[in-house]
Amino acid sequence: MKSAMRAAENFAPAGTAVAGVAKHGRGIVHETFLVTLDGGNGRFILQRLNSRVFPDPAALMKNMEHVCRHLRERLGAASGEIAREWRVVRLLPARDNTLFFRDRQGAFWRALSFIDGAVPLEQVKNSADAREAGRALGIFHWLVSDINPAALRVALPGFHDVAQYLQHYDAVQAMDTGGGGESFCRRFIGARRQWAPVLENGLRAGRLQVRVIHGDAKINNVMVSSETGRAVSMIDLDTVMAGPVHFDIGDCLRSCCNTGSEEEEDPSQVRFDLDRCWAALSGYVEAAHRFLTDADYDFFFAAVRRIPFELGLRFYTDYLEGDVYFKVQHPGQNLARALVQFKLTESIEAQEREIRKLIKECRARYGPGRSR
Ligand code: GN1
Ligand code: MG
Repeated sequence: MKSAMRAAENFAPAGTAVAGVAKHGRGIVHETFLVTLDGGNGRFILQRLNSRVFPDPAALMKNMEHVCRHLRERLGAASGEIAREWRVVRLLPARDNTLFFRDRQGAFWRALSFIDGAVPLEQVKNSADAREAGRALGIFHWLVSDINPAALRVALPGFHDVAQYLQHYDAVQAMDTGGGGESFCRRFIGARRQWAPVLENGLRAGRLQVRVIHGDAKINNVMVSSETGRAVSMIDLDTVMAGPVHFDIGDCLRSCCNTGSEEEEDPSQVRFDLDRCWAALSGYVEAAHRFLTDADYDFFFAAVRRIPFELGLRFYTDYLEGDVYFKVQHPGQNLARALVQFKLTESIEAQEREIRKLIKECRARYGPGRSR
């Protein structure tokens, strides 16, 4: 905490003292703190970046700056509900006017504005929440849809590259001792590895397009108004990248429609809920229909199935490797997380027909060429 305090002081406006620093949020990659300033001078978010995960913090910050600037310009030129309600985080400069503070241990720290009057959507309680999560992603995609994806740097090489995740899994798989949950995971991955690069195949075949995406579009990166529950922002822009919107759609739906939580210890609580799926998908396409193509809809089901599979594979590999990537509170937590994502994938597979029906309905209502 001492190092966080020292870092916080570097981002506090000149002449303003730091009153307190407290751990904040539920991220499992960076360390996040809420900094309160003395004398009612406000608060801000402070983060120590995980440099093992992000080897090039400068690239990540450049991407974030680029996207935030674009969002502000685009909203500034727009009118209506979104322009009024949508909020964009600001990167706060350190004392030396750079966007980083590097401490004596070499760690990178950065500060972000705190979005007042809003909270992260930690849990979807009903279809209205699910709809907001989908709507938030649709708005975000629409707002960044005119950024050239080539303008972004690769901040996280191999992120969402399932072939690379499988290769890494194969390399550490020798550590798999084979019992209980482990043999389930091994069989689960083995049975789906041929199918897994389904979105990459769509890109290669020219059916899907590379666009600017969020990269980590799970529910708790959606900020909702504390008053109205309406989505007002998407935070955590570290992973903004070039890729198919399907990576984000899958992340949104896997986190929205899971009846258990991502940290659920009892896998029997995990089910993919169809009402929430409809709410999130229709919320998404209502905002995103402006740029979606017919081929995009063709790959929606693959997106919904692929992302929980991919995340389960990442959790399981990290468990085998000794928890070197995702933070854990107890041994076995990454195995439990993997089981949740695989159970969710199973539930998605078992309801394929119903999910495809919902996608068809969305497409009929909002898809290309439909009158609204
Ligand atoms: C990580 O740390 P956090 O919660 O922002 C991860 C995502 C996973 C997510 C699962 C850079 O995000 O890909 O979906 O955990 N981020 C990175 O909770 O690996
Ligand atoms: Mg993240």
